[in-house]
Amino acid sequence: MRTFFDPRQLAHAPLQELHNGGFIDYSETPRRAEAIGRVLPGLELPANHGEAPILAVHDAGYIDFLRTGPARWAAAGRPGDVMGYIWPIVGRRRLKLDRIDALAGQYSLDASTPLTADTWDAAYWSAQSVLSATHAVLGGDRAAFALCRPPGHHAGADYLGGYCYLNTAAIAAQAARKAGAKRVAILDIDYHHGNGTQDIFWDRGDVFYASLHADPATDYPFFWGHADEVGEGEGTGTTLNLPLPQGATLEAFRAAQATALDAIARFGPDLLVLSFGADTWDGDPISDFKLATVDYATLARDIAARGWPTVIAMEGGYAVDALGANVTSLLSGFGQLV
Ligand code: OKP
Ligand code: ZN
Repeated sequence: MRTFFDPRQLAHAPLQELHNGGFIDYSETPRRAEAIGRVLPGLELPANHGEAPILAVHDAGYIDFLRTGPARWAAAGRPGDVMGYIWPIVGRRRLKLDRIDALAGQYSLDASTPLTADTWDAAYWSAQSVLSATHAVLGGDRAAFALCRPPGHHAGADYLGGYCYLNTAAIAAQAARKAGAKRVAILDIDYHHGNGTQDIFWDRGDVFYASLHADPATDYPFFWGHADEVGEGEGTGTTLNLPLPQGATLEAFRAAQATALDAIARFGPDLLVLSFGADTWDGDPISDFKLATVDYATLARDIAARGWPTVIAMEGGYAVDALGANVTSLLSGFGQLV
């Protein structure tokens, strides 16, 4: 299986995040990508597909904020990384604001996703990695893996959040649509609900979003991922949320995944994007499911058995020392490790 990663993805390295009323070391560290890279000896540099496939998903003003926000923050005399601390309440009229403090609130979902001077470049190359994997699959490969880091599934068309800046799974799905795939499905098996991906395709009938995740009653992102969120308009019925209680083991997770795969089969995609998080692993420091390393091979075999050409985009997973084995296990389930 071809695997893609660019070392420029490592430069993004916020020091701290707001957590439970204090600051802690940032969980989404470059060491995550290094750990995965070590078990993928065939890692390839992505081609540069440019900004157009990013702008096909994301708002131009938001992209400008990602690119210029850190310099504007510094120019306003703010030390440290850009972090929103005031938010327009949902439903208020859209204001055209220029102050960086206002923009940071407008363009962010939470206060635990700092924007640094290196973030844009890292997120840009994370997107290029998933685009290269997408083109490998569109070109006939059965599956390809993008070592996306920073991850993507919490980022919406015009907001960052949950360690995510550019929604790599959405960028892949949209690029596949543009290249001729009529219907694309996204299966998100990260521990957390992919609110950004859901939001981007909420009213679209051509992209199916199915997610298995910890119940938002107990876990981030809290406001999204409930079972009654099914999409709207032309997208009614092409969003499927399967929340699971904390403590879930392979049995419950695999059954829920089968439900998602059956729904995706009824939808009939030309291509699947798999948002893969290894934060469902038993020892993950910020999550509460109980999957074992070998379980990822089982889950991957169940997915591969459906036969859809599959782009795999890395999402979360914060037990750095276990990441290499967990990713290796997942890819082995597709039957053709590097
Ligand atoms: C990203 B991905 C405050 C709690 C916020 C954010 C979790 C983001 C997970 N520190 N935690 O889905 O793995
Ligand atoms: Zn996660």
